[in-house]
Amino acid sequence: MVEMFFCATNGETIPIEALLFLGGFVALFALFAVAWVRKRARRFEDERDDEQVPPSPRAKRPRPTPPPEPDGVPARDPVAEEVEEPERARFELGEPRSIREGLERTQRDGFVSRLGKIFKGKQLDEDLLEEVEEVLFTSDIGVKTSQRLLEDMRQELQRKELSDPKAVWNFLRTDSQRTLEAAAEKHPIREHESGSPRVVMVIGVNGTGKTTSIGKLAARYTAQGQRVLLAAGDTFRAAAVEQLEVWGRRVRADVHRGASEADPASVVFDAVTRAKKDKYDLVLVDTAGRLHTSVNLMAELEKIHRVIGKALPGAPHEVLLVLDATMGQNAIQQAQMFRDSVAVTGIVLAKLDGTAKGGVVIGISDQLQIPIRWVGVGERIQDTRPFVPREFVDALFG
Ligand SMILES: Nc1nc2c(ncn2[C@@H]2O[C@H](COP(=O)(O)OP(=O)(O)O)[C@@H](O)[C@H]2O)c(=O)[nH]1
Ligand SMILES: [Mg+2]
Repeated sequence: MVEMFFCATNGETIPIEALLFLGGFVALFALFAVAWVRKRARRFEDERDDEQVPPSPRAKRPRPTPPPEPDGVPARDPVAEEVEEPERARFELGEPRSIREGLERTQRDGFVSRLGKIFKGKQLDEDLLEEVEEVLFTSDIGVKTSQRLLEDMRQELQRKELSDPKAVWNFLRTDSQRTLEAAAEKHPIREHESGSPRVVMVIGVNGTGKTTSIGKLAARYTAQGQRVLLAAGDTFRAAAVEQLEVWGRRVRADVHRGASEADPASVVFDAVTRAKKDKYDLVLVDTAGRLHTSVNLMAELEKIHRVIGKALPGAPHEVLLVLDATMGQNAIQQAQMFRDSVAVTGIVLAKLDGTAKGGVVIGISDQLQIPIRWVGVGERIQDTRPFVPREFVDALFG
């Protein structure tokens, strides 16, 4: 057996084991070198792709370690897990639940299902009308709006416009749609100057869904490639700022926070100034929902509204009041309190999916004359929909 190998250069012998070891080492080195070159080539291609697609503001920044999950943020965060992938540059948003799905409980247990049962196989007579009246008065539409609906209905009946139960049903449907559209016409969406950020102030009682709605709205806009800044104006609770920061990371929006115990108006002023300077497209301003008294809260919201205008004349372009649909009629009383202090331009109705009280939408539009702009139809990040009266009425009475 050949154990030795003759080395031609100096005539000495080298053990075959040493040669095998050397060969193995060289092969391993070659493998590593190939892997390194391939990785470099891939990275170069990615960078070239990124230059072609407008980069998300956070795309190349290192992600800080997330703080412990505060209230209101699900423990498992599938979207954040997706975002963790190092090669993913853009934020993608799935399809929201449909308005029909969001209204499932209202359709099953709310006033429309009660109305539907009355209309089945009945004649148009005084009994039927009384039953309709009873359902409307005890529904979440509210007494005032129901009264108006019924008056309109009786007038139509006198004019013999309504000849059968189906016509009454259709009347209720078109009258509801008219009510929703009338509110929207009173507050057309205000444009903002191009080249400066759009500022949206978000207000409402604690727990209604302000921060969640801000996160979901931010997700929609960052997914469109907009640069979004979230202003942490709820400095009353430390957890509120953390919750907003978690949302910022999930949806790739930057968050402007002040020093601890900073005055909320000054934090918001700085945020809007920064947004102007750094050319953000949109600023969403989170605010506190509870202070020592509601007088304090309203005074603070007025002050924040004022300083936003100082930082950027003409802003805020929208003031969105977040209401919790599960509160039914109480949401309307809450809205009246806010509306008297700050010029609310639109409503976000959160948690529509969690209630049978969807009829409140009609009452809110009629009594407050403020349009509903967005509805929360689920817990996922994409589950906020723009409110479209026709679509809503079709789903409700469909
Ligand atoms: N099902 C459902 N839950 C929601 C919706 N919007 C908010 N929530 C939940 O409502 C709770 C309070 O929300 P949060 O944003 O913290 O309220 P805030 O105090 O007004 O900022 C959280 O548990 C949210 O997950 C919605 O549209 N649907
Ligand atoms: Mg909040």
